[in-house]
Parts: sequence; structure tokens; C-alpha cells
Amino acid sequence: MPLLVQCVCFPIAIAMAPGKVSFVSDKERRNSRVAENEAGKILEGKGFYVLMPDNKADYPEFKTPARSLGTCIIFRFVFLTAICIAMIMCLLLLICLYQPLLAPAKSVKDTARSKQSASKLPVPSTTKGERSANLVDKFLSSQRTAFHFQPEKNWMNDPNGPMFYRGYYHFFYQYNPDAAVWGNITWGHSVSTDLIHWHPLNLAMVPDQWYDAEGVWSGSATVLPDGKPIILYTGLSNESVQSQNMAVPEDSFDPLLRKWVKVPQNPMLVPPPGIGYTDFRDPTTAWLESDRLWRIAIGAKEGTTGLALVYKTSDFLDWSLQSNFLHKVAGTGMWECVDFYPVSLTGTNGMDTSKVEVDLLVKHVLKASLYDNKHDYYTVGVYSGDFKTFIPDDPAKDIGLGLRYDYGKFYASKTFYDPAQERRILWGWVNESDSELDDLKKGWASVQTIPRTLILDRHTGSNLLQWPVHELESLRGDKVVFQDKVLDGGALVKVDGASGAQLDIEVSFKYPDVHKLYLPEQKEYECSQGGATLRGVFGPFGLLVFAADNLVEQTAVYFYLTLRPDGKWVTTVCSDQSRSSLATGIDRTVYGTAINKSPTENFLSLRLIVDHSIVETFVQQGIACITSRVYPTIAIDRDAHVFLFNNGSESITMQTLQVWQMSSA
Ligand code: DQQ
Repeated sequence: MPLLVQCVCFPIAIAMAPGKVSFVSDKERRNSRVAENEAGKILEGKGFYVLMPDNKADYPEFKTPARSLGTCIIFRFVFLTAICIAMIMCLLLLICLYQPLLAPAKSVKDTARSKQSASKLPVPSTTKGERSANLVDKFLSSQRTAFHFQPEKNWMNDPNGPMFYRGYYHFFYQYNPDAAVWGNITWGHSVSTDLIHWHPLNLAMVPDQWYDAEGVWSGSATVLPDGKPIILYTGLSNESVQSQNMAVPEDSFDPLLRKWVKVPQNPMLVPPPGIGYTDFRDPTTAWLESDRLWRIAIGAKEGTTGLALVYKTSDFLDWSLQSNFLHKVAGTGMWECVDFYPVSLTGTNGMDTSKVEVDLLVKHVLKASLYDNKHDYYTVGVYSGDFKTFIPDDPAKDIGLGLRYDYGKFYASKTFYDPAQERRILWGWVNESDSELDDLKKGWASVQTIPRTLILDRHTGSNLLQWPVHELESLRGDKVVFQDKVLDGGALVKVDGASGAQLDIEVSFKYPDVHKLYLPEQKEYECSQGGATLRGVFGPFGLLVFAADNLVEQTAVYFYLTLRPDGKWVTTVCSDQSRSSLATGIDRTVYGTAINKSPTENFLSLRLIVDHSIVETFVQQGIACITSRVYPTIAIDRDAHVFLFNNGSESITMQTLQVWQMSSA
């Protein structure tokens, strides 16, 4: 409307102007010696002003002969009106063309009203691009975990030097401060009072010495009898030689241990003869023996034999290499991040690493992270004080052959003894399963598992039981419970009230009456053969998490029972990521393992810790664990649902299902 008034008034005003008509720009007007009040009436156009002096006498140039005035007015009026009509037409055309851009924001009512017709409008390509960019952002940001340990940004790998010191849990980790990919490795550092809520501190160590110029690699902390901690770590020199080095706190009275000093005696240990200069790394926590010598183990290899070297010292400065290895296993390749600690055969408490005296009630666990297949294997055995070597109880379950901490994505783990709660706690690095490009886009890569309490399974004496630290339960919120539900063959039941991407789930199933059935001879079951959709007799049955309503995305964690030719039933547990995401470029390996279920146990149980892009599964009270990374695109946040399912032909009874919503840490 104002535009129309202007367009009509403008030519009239000009036509009627008795003298000179000036078009003056804003700038000119500001600079003009003719001030507005002097100039009289001003008709405001778009950025222009028509000067119409009242007092024409003062401005001789405005005096126009009366006789020519009539002709002049008509001529000017016709001419200028034509111009203005043309301008109006152009303006109207422009308004039509750019209407969507000029339109004021619509009210909710307007939007609702025009919803149907608006959907028929062609969407400008830029909007489409922005929309898909937003979806990508939403997809990537939905992957960040809410209560797993991860730095604010960039790359993280191995857990390093965990310890409890003066009221704080300290956690260090391999960290690239510059990018979301491995490189420029430093030690990140955070502290916590409950292992769940973490406070980040400055980097503890950076590659600033010739012997660690290419990276401050993994290592461990030892709290000495006087209460002071030290760190032993591997440095990668400017010529890529691996050496072992020591750092001490600048101020050991600082409970946060904010500053670390590398001792002048570094490097302390270099690869001994026979060990390659890049095959010598990751010192363990030191243990003290009755000969008053401290010992550490270091991962290495000779040819394709993986092994753990032992060094001893009385003062952490003078070291000597023990003639025999702690242990070695042919064909296992390089051993990284070796861990060695005692476990009790009778109690549920953890034990200090220095508990190495011969004791029939104590076993030892040796763990090695196998560089060749990126899995963490452990074996239970005894530490021979005489020979200073470790002897596995069952050679068939030696490193690389038998038990793993976790049958999913899990590597370079490390334990520590928590004297505050007399427990041994395990940390493990969980890498991404997506592409490096996605990691760069989201600006971070990797998480750590929820710290797990480790004990020896007293029923078997031959395997560990792992369970999330009890502090995790402080994040439990709303809970739904279901009981005694029979899942017939082919059943699929949505669990109402259990949707979400932050969940703690515990479920138990009645162990089926396998004896009533004769099964034809079965092949050994592999989780990867068809995953959760392969139909069996007893199984697959279990849970779907991160499941879309229409199930186009779903992560299945399930049991599958098979009868071996020797008449023994085998229970296998699997985590099937093959349908977990519609996104491309993701590793969808189906993980799993057979479990050692005691014949007296008449149930099968699972605990799932679900946190945006990670599912940690604890089977049968922790006898086996499977960690997987999943990247749903639809089944995110409140659209991530939980289902019970039974794809076997025989009915299964779900005994109890409890699902807690989890708060963020
Ligand atoms: N990661 C560190 C090494 C270790 C490897 C380097 C295991 O010390 O052997 O970042 O992931």
C-alpha cells in the first residue's frame, strides 16, 4: 500500500513542482547545505527526496514563468505517469517472482492451512540440500554417547594408566589433540569420583622429547608403597624406536596430578637383542615380589611368536631383563597392552597387583591385545614364583586360542586395582565402525567401555565375570517391568515405554526344555550365518534395540541353541548389526560366541547398556561380553524402540524384563 501511494504521489508532486526538481540521494542529502527544514516539504521516495522549497524567493532558480506552467504540468504529468506505471508493473512482476522470499513468517494457523497445497510446491534445490545437510548433522550428532567416556572432540584410543589416587579416579588415554584420526599421540587426562562423571584436565604428556617425539604411547601407573604414583610408558622416538620411559607427578600432593614430569634418565629401556625396535611396547603396572624387586611385563614378538618380556628393578631407574619370558604363544604375533594381575578363587574382591605370593586361593590372569586380529585374549593360570613365569591352567585356552574379554569391538584394554572399593576394574577402547570420513565430519572418534568390575568365576575357576561398575546405576531413571511372557515361534513384541537411545536393560529367559526334542544333527552355529533372521528351533530369540517402528533398522542381541553330535547343547549369543543402519560405509560384522552355561542354570540372561551408538551386552551375569557400535539413521532418540522376538519354531518364556531410561553423565 505505501508503495502505491508513493507511485501515484511521486509524479504528481514532480509535475506540480514549480521550479527545479532535484533527485538527491541519502548521502547527498546528508551532505547538502540545504537542510530539510530550510528546504520545506520533502516528499520521501525510496532513497530519494524531492525538494520543494516553501520560500521560493530565497531560491531564484525555482521561479518559473506562469504562462508555460500549464503546458509543462500536463506534459510532465503524462510523461512521468507513464514511467511510474512501467515501474509499478516491473515491481509487481518482481514481487510475484520472489514472493516466497518476501513473504513474512507464517503463523502456525497459516502453516496448517496451507500445508496441503504447500507440499505440492516445487522445493527449491537449495532447500533440499540444506534439508539433507540437516539430516546428516542430526545423524552424526545422534551418535555421540551420553554416559560413556569420551573426550569433547578428536581421536582417542587405548586406556592408559588408570588409578585411584587421593580420592580421585584418574583416567589417561591415547589422544590426538588435533584431529579425529589417529596421530600425534599424547596422553589425555580426566578425573572422577565415581567412574561415571568425568572432569577433563590438561594433557598429561605430549611428544616433546626426542625419545617420544613421534608419540607418547601406551603405559600404566603404579602407586608405590609410599603412596606416590609413577607412570611407565612407551615413547616412539624421532627415528621410530620404541623405548620405555618414566614420568612422575610434579606435585604428588596435588590429588588431581595435573602436571607430569618425564625423568632425566629416560629412555630407561630400549629393545633388547632379538626384539625389533618397533616390537617393544606398553609396560604393565609394576608388581613387587618377595625379593623386594619390582617387575613389569612388556609386549613384544619374535618372528610370529607373541610374548611378554619381564624387567626387574629395585628403584625404577636401574633395570635388568629377566632371562625367561613371562609367557609366549607361537603364531599370535605382536602382543600389545599386556596386562597381568591376580584374582581370588574364593572371594569377590579384587586384589592388588603385587599379590603374587604362591597362594592356592589366588590365580593369575594374563591378557594380551593381539595386534594381528585386534582382539583382547586372556587366560587364567598360575604365576610361578620360582620360575617367574605364568603357566596357563588350560593350554587349549591360552592367549589367542581361548577366551576373550569381549567378542565385539573392544581392544587395548587395561585393568587397575581400586583400593577404595577393593575391586579390579577393566577399561577397554571401543573404536568406531563407521568411515574415517564420518569421524572427521563428526569431529570425534572412539569411546571407552563403561568401566567393568572383574572377578574370577568361582563356579568354574577358569573364566572371568565382568559387570558394569555399580556406580552406573546412579543414572537409572524411569523403569518399565514385564514378566512371564511366552514368546511363540515367530513372535515379535514391542516393549511399551522402553523407547530411547539411553537404556539399561536386563532380561531373562527360561532355559527351554531342550530334552523334549530330538534335533537332527546340526552344524556348529555361527552368528554370522544369517544373523537374527536365520530361523532355528530354539532361537534366535532375544531383544531388538535401536529398532525403527517398521524395523527397517534394528540391532538384535539373541541366543541360539544347538545340539552337538555328541548330544551336548550349545548356547550361542550374538549381536547382529547387519540391519542396524540404513547408512552406508559401516562395518556390520555380526559378533558372537558360544557361552559356558552351567547345567544348573535354568535361565539365560542378558544385560544391555544402550547409549546412542554403542551397545554393551553382558551375558549370563558377565560370563561373556559383546560390544558393538551402531549408527541408526531413523531409530534414534525416542524413535529407537525395543522389541522382544523369537525367530525359532519353539516357544520361549521371557521371565523378567526391566528397562531403565538412563540420564546423561
Ligand atoms: N596403541 C598405542 C600403542 C599400543 C597400541 C599407540 C594399541 O602403545 O600398542 O597409540 O592400540
